[in-house]
Amino acid sequence: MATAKSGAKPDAKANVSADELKHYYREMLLIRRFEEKAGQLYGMGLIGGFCHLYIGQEAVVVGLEAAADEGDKRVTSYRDHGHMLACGMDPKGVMAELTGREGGYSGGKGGSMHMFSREKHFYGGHGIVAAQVPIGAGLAFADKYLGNDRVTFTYFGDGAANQGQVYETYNMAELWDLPVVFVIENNQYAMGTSTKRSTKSPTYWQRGAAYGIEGEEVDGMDVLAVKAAGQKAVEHCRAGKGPYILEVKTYRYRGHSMSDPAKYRTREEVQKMRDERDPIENVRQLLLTGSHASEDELKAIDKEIKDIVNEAAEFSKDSPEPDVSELWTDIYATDIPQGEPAEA
Ligand SMILES: Cc1ncc(C[n+]2csc(CCOP(=O)(O)OP(=O)(O)O)c2C)c(N)n1
Ligand SMILES: [Mg+2]
Repeated sequence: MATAKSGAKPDAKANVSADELKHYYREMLLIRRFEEKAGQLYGMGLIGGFCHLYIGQEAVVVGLEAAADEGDKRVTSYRDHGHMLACGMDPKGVMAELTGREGGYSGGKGGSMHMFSREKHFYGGHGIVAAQVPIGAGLAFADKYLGNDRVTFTYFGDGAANQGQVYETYNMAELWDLPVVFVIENNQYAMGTSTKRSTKSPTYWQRGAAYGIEGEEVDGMDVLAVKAAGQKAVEHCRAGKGPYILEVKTYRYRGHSMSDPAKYRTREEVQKMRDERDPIENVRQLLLTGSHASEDELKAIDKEIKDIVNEAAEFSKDSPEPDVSELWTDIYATDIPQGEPAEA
């Protein structure tokens, strides 16, 4: 068993095409603008309950989606809007769920933390810290049982990484060689608690070593580094070698949720990350300095994204509230998929 600390291959930037870079730019910008709009709608009282924004962390999910194939699965925490958009869920359906409307992914009954898409293999959206980790292993178990080569991306935070059920899951995932990529989104804080205050050994990626799970640390502000590490992890899983851990170093710019007094860090700390490490600005610079795109082309993409987000916001306001009778629907599963085990 070996663990390795590494990032993107040195040639990751050299080999990337203009179209690929533009795709990352567009996808990350969609998440950012969507989240900014969600923040505004929250401020206007159109979104209720908890709402955790993903601003600053966009390169994590966009990089990993670039390493995923059709049919691969994903499951995450309550900070989930970016994951939904990156796997291709409709911004209108996501925003309408935030505003609690009929046109939302859960018919307006789930809200920010409880959305799912069977079509896109997105399994939520979980409000209990680390609860999604064993669920991710269960999804991977199903794929192993059915004998296909699908992989499950199981995302969780640095705070969640200190939860006991993560280690029960590691043990079983490695014991059964489950095809699961454990993605630790280390944004340095769990609510108002920095990793420095909560964690004795902050190299989360190494913690799988006790179970024989390989892992590595990745620069989560660099979408190309994330993609390269994701591809390596996915190859490992598809080759039947069991789980893999990626600790992706990232940063959230906004508060933990919409009600966060932000007294646990300085404005300067946040501003420094925004100025020096911003994942979208990084790709923008790669596009411009490599002459892959002109300022005008990028402006056109910005406009295209703004329009998509505005349409989603309009849809989420126009969609009606669910009927009261809907309180009694979607309680029990009725169509449970069945499958035969793969040949031993
Ligand atoms: C089991 C449990 N304990 C506590 C909470 C309250 N809580 C919600 S989010 C959170 C912090 C989790 O931080 P992290 O895993 O780093 O994820 P991040 O919010 O940074 O994405 C806590 C303690 C909860 N939801 N579930
Ligand atoms: Mg965190």
